[in-house]
Formats: sequence, C-alpha cells, structure tokens
Amino acid sequence: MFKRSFCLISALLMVLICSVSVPTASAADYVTYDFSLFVDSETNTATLTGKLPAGAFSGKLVVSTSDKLTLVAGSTSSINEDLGVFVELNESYNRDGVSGVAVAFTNSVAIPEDTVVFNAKYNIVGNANEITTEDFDIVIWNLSDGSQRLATQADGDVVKAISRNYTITFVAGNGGALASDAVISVASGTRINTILPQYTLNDGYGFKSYSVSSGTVESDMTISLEFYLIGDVNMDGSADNLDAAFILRYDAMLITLDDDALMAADVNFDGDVNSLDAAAILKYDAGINGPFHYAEVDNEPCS
Ligand SMILES: [Ca+2]
Ligand SMILES: [Ca+2]
Repeated sequence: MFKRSFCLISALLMVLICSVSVPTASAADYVTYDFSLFVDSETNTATLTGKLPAGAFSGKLVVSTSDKLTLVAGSTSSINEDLGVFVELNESYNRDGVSGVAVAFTNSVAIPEDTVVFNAKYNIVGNANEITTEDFDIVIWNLSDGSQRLATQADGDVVKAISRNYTITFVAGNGGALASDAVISVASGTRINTILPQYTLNDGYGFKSYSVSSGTVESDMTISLEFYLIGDVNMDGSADNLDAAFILRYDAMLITLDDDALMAADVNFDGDVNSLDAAAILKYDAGINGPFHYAEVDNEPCS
C-alpha cells in the first residue's frame, strides 16, 4: 500500500516538473550580478558596488546587509542617468520581512555590460577585518531582456567579492627616526617594498634592516626599522677599543664575526673589515675623529 502511494506521488511529481515551462534563456548563459565590497579599515567604511552582465534591459534588486554594515543615508546611486535608464532607488525598502536598499531599472535597449547598477557606502560597526561576504547579500534580484527573464536569485548565487585596505604601522628602533608617516593605509596586494618609509639616522648610526621588506600586504602589519651603532662590533652600546680589538683578531683570523658584527665593523664602508677599521675606531675612541657617517656598501663586508 505504502509502495503504491509512493509511486503515485512520484508520478504526479514528474508530471508537475515536466509541465513547468523552462525559460529559453538559461541562467548559465548569463553572469549574475557581480557585487564587490571594498572595506577601508582606515575610515571604517565599506563601499558596495554591483555591476550588470551583458544583455540586461531591466531588473530589480534588494541589497541587504548584516548589523555590521550601516548604510550612509543618501549614499546610494545607480545607473548613470546619462544612459537614459529609468531608475528607482529606495534606501528604506521593507516588505515581507526583507529590508534594505531596493533598485529597479528599465531601459528600451540592453544596458552596457559592467554598468554599475548599485553603489552605496556603509559605516562599519566593529572591526573592519571581521567583515566577510556573509555580511552583504542581494536578497531579491532578477534580470530581464525586456521580453523574457534572464536570471533570478532562484538560478544561482550572486557573485560576491571583498577587497580591503590594511593599516601598516612603522616603528623606528634606537638610532634613527621615521621621516614619513608612521601609519599608512594601503590596498590588499600592495607590494611591501614599494611602501617602505623614509628615515633619518642619528649621528654615528647606520641602517640595518626592516623586519619585513618583501611580499605583499595581506593583513594589518607592523614593520620595524632597525639601526646600528657604527663601530660597535660587540654590541655593548659604544664603539671603543674593545671593538677595535675584535676587528684586529678577526683580521688575524683568530675569530669569526657574524653578519651584524661585520656590518658594524666596516666603519669606513669599503666592504672589508681590517686594521683600517680598527685604527678608525681607536681614533674615534680617543676623540680624534667625530662619529662615523653611514654609507651603504654594495658588497657584503667580509675579508
Ligand atoms: Ca662596543
Ligand atoms: Ca672597512
């Protein structure tokens, strides 16, 4: 009995499914609305932009957001009026449990592909880095070429993407100072070597390294600048006869020095570490010479 009922229901379902008219235009033939959110952590705002696929004459959409995104009143815009498209915008759409910004547009011919159909600014509540594609959606949408449906939300997902700005903080160590902004905001994907800051050196100091100098920006970052006291081979905070002794022993191949020590030891910046550097440090220690002046060398300081 149960089996017979089941078969009957299945047969009815098949009749129902087959009798539903299939649109001649498949949704797969059309790119759905392409929505991207630019998150700016510097201003804690986000801008949502939606573009049209090819072939659309008219359509409707309702954009809804989570509590993390609050619409900036009056910020919404749609298709440029110069195109002659009739557009209705409603920033306070609220019907059947759906609320957000509604846009309806109609044209007599196809609107050019990639025309911006939706643009709006939102204030971010909380941490900008916690905003994801889950925080915005196009809850009602459809497209038409004027005579038939092209696609609706029943046909598939809206394409959603996020791009961001990240905050980069630069910190100068002992011996130098920043000569450009300590905090900057850059777009995700920016190459780090293009954003490194300007700096000035204190007397007698040289530049050693950035804590990060390659790759791309993919998150908020702190980049430290490290400086060193020229001539301070043993890194005890002064350049004196002890450092000269290290250099002489190194020059006599009695000891080895690591890269940082070799950099500090080459006080005349000729690319070698030898008795000339030791003599210069002894003169400085005796008050005969002033502080060393930093110069970059192309070759690694080594003997
Ligand atoms: Ca020293
Ligand atoms: Ca040298």
